[in-house]
Amino acid sequence: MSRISYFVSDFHLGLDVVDSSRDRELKIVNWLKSIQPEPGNLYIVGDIFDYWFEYKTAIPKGYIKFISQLNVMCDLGWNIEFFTGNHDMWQFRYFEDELGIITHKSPIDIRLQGKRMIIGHGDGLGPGDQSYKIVKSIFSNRLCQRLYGSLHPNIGLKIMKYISSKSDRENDLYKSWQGADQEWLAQYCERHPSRDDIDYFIFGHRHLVIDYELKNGKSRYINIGDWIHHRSYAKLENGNISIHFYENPNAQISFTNRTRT
Ligand SMILES: [Mn+2]
Repeated sequence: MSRISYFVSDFHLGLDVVDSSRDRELKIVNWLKSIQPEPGNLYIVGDIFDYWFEYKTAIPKGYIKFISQLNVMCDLGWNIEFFTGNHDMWQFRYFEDELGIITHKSPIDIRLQGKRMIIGHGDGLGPGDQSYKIVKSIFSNRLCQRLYGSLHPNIGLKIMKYISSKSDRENDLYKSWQGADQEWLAQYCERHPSRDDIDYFIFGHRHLVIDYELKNGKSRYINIGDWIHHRSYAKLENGNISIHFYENPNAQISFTNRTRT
């Protein structure tokens, strides 16, 4: 029997909105404890931290309950993989060196339980978002990273926390489903050159829970939502994907066009 895989994203730890970052962190830890007994794969698909920067000799303070829970799970045999998002793209080797957690900086194309999957945070994919794509290329530049890294962390982190907290509110991320033609990630999936061979596209970033069946009638784009509003995650078991909400009885899928279950 193959291992269960979990997909979750957009914790935004460090950001106090809706609930406090500390309350959110405790809920995440409780959820992780609840799935812990049966080791599987855990994909944490970006915007884990809001905000994160790894200096040569320092990392941001905080999140220790979350990080120690990951440590416990790694020791129990869990395979945990991180993806960087637009709020924590400056993760380098820290989690890999300390815990053995690989950090992916771009989407991956893998096979799990016989299903071909594309997994990524989702920022900067598909048409549109031109200004963000420029910002991302500057932030990914080694020289820019080195210059920024030479600022004292008290200053550097303060500046980026400010930019980070403003950026999502000013763009489209918190809008409801805009229709498949307007949704960049849905368009990215529809236009993907291997679309018909891919069973599941898994993204975060959108802060909505989406289960969208592509025009070919078989591939699906799943957006796993966030932990600010939904406390949502997806679970892959026996080749089937399902969406769940942790201790959030009022939460529901934001958009689906699926008629069969
Ligand atoms: Mn996000």
